[in-house]
Amino acid sequence: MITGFNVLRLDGTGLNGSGPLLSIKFKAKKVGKVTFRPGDCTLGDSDGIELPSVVPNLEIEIVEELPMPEADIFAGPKEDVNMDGKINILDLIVVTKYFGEPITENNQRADVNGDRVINILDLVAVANAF
Ligand SMILES: [Ca+2]
Ligand SMILES: [Ca+2]
Repeated sequence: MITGFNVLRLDGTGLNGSGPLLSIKFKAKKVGKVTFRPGDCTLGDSDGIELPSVVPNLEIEIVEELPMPEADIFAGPKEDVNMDGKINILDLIVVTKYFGEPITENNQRADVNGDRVINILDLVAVANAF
C-alpha cells in the first residue's frame, strides 16, 4: 500500500499541456501485485478548486530481482550515473546524494572516477561531461 504523500507546487506558475505530472520511485518490501489507485489523489488548481482525476488505476507487479547477466551490465559512459542514456543535472543529483558516503553496492556509480571516494572530483567529472 502506498499512502501518505503530498505534492504542492508553490511558485504559482502552474502546469499545462501534457507530460508527466509526478513520478514516484519506491522500494518494494516484498514481491507480489499492488494496485495504485490515483483516484484517491486530489488535484487542484491555483484557486484551490478540485480538478477531476483522470489517471487510471495501475496494477504493478513486483518481481524478485535476479542477478544481471554479464551482457546486461550497463556499458554507457561512467558519467551517466543514473544510467538513463544522458549526462545531465540528474547525474549530478545522484552524486550529490551520496557525497561523502562510504562506497556501497547501491552508490558505487556515484564514484565516477573510481577512487573509492564520492566527492567534488566526481561532481566535476560529471559536469565536464555535459
Ligand atoms: Ca544520466
Ligand atoms: Ca570518486
